[in-house]
Amino acid sequence: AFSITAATRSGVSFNLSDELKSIQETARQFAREKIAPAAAHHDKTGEYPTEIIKQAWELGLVNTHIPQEYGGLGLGVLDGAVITEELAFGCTGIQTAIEANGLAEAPVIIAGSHEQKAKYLGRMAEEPLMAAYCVTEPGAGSDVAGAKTTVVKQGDKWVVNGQKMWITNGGKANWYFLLAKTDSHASPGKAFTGFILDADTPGITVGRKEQNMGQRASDTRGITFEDVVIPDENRLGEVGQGFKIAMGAFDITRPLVASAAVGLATRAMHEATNYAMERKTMGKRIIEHQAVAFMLADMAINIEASRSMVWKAAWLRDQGKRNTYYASIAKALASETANKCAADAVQIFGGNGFNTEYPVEKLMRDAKIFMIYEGTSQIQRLVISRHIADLAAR
Ligand code: CS8
Ligand code: FAD
Repeated sequence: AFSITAATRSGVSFNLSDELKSIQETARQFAREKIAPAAAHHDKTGEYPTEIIKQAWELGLVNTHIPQEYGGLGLGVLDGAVITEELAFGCTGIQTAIEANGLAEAPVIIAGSHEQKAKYLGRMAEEPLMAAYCVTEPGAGSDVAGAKTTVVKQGDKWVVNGQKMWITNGGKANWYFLLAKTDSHASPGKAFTGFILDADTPGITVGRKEQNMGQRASDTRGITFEDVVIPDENRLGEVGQGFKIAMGAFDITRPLVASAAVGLATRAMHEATNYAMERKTMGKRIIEHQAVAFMLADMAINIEASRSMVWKAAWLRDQGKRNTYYASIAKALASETANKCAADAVQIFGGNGFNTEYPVEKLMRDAKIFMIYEGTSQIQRLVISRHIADLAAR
């Protein structure tokens, strides 16, 4: 008989090395001393945090999973999750700009040749450059298989035409990972091919910076490709493997996005707790009203559960195990936790929570995107429920 418990059970062991604890401390200090104080400015102006990213890069907090042979630290997904959570505590707009590099690099790490890795990952380790992951289109976000950008082989080159949308670091990237259709009749798993594309290639037009509700430090743009020529040496993996490469990247990055949501939720709890310890009503500090204290307790419950799930999804990947199901659970749980914690933090601040002089309204605006990008909460549930159905059918 089908047993969901037996089918999904797996042992987990987290052992943060002394080296990781030291990087975590560096990230924590950087987030609190450099990112958090600048967050309101970048939120208000939308100015890209170039200088902060450069400093983070110098400390080794950017591109953490580039293998050592290409000049990086070669850290794992769990290591990345620990660092990302700390950076996100400071500002998830700035952290997203940093993490979008990791998303663009993931397909290269998964499927790139030695030459491609040496050229494109090596460059990121040598200089504080940005990169971007171009998959979503104006007409296709959740439905990646519905993407219409096409690439056609002409001799030993490829020619791309189409449009991408909502590309993080779109206006700042030195190179892009691009997913384009090579066979419009094939099933999704065979219809697409992945490429690395230099951002200065003729025929690329980058759109205006989008004005978003939150994470306003991050640079999000549409990009148009008109007869853009890509040499065959920039093709990632085999022709037709692009969809799986693009999906495979999410197995690495969904736990990281989820860890950023945990960082935001933790910040919300931190701010709300400090406020509740100070603010007095009816003769007591509001933390002494059980209605307020229990909101903080619920934050702690959801944050601890989310972090455990993020670490499990990350750890499984580091063990070389397929983690798609757990990555989706972590992403859905942590992003919804971030939204609940941020909304309750605003509640605990009362009228002040609604005001831009206090930090929590920004957290609430920043939190929403976690339920949308890297796959909406509905898409995570689609992945999770398909997995359950597959198990049941066995
Ligand atoms: O389309 C899929 C999906 O995941 N949609 C959501 C899209 C999404 O998450 N977009 C995010 C864009 S990036 C972003 O938002 C960045 S945010 C800013 C930066 C933040 C900092 C990091 C879907 C709906 C889940 C699936 O689509 P379907 O069309 O139903 O395809 P399937 O039948 O499931 O799969 C087709 C083939 O692909 C194989 N597959 C699926 N998943 C994987 C993984 N690894 C490897 N291969 C995979 N995870 C699947 O097995 C199928 O193979 P076949 O051989 O054809 O059977
Ligand atoms: P749609 O797919 O149109 O979905 C609309 C609604 O319908 C959602 O609620 C969705 O959950 C629901 N829905 C859709 N299909 C189903 C279904 N089958 N079952 C149930 N519900 C469904 N993309 C990149 O490629 N690279 C990036 O760097 C990047 N960065 C981003 C940054 C920001 C700030 C934003 C806003 C987006 C970014 N994206 C990026 C795109 C992001 O991944 C998509 O917006 C997201 O996947 C949703 O796609 P969509 O916007 O087309 O919504």
